[in-house]
Amino acid sequence: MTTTELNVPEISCDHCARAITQALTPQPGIAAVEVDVAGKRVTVEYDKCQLALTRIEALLDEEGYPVESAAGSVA
Ligand SMILES: [Cu+2]
Repeated sequence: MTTTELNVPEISCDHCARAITQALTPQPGIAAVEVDVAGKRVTVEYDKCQLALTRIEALLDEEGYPVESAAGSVA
């Protein structure tokens, strides 16, 4: 599993957190999604054999939450 922290400046409230969680959680390869509203960060635990980070970023973008940067990738 890979854990990556994404900076998502558009996150502003619990509604955003719910929308992001609901968009990502059903995707195959996603193990866990955590949204930090105050920090405007999304922490995603995923299987990079099943899902590319670019795909996760694309899904967030489609929801209206473009990713500014990604960091903290741990295998
Ligand atoms: Cu919101």
